[in-house]
Amino acid sequence: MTQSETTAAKPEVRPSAPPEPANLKAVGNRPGMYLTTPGALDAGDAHLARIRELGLEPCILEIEVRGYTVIPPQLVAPPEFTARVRDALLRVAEKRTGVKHSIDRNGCAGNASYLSSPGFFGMLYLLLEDPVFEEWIENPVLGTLVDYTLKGQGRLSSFDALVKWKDAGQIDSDLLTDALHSDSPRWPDGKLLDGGNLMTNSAYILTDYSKENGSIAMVPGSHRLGRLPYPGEGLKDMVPVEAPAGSLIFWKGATWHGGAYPKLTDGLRLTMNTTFFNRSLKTVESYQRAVPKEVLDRRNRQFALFVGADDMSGFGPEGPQPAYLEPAHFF
Ligand SMILES: O=C(O)CCC(=O)C(=O)O
Ligand SMILES: [Fe+2]
Repeated sequence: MTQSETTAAKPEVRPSAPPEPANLKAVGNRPGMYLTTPGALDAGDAHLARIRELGLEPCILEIEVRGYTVIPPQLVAPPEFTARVRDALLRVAEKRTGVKHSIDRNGCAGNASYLSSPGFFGMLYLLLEDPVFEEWIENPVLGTLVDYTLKGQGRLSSFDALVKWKDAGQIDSDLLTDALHSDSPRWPDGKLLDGGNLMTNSAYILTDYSKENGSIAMVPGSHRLGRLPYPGEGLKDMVPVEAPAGSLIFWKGATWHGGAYPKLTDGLRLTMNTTFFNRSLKTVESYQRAVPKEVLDRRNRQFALFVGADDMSGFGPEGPQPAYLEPAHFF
């Protein structure tokens, strides 16, 4: 159950607005000076309870101090779930490339239309490709970390997979070591919107990550800068994220990272990425109107909120369409 579920599911137990100070004249009482949203301040305790229940306190600490964390497989999902995601991604890889893929063999971009470079291709827009991807959007650990980092305002922005394998062109590529970046929306001068705090990213890894296996690189502490790196900046401070298959790597929008290590071993590196934006931002992929009602009907409230099913903005001349909202999804 999400934090917002806890508050919205039982409106009758929501605390009312905090009492106003007795002497309003002394402290001033101009409109907008006080936080009056009912329930807004109880979010802290509700978040904390959920974080503790899932054993995520060390992860929150790492997110704050280093800008990223690795959640071990046993906290994320059972091994069978990891296997189902892996199988589904291999099915999509075959569909998108026209080539049968297997974890133990090197890949082939074939007809893949997006992000194809030596030893690498990406697969976009996965949410509706298989019910196991829908299930991922209901994952409590993912939901808790997104709610924490985006203050309960997260919306699924993209749902992609990355397929990487050993290739001489990749090993020789300068581009890989130059690939450190932040995923956050930014201003033209390279400063990140709200210091990068309006988005967050996650990688559910389906194969073991090590430097030799071409893992992702992170620059610990870089999230504090709130800007993009200058060319070459961060390269000497980056570290490989080494973790077993089934782990979840979760990072702040501001954190510098990149696919900086070439894959030196045979077989695939397979990764499923879900990024989340503050709900007021335009998302990278567009799920708000794309998720069919029958999908919403079989999914929970966390899923509905993450795909923006409650968001009526962006309507046409017909006006807001509250029919899109089934109360069952929200309470
Ligand atoms: O996994 C990688 O190698 C880098 C991917 C990346 O930059 C991202 O997922 O935002
Ligand atoms: Fe990235």
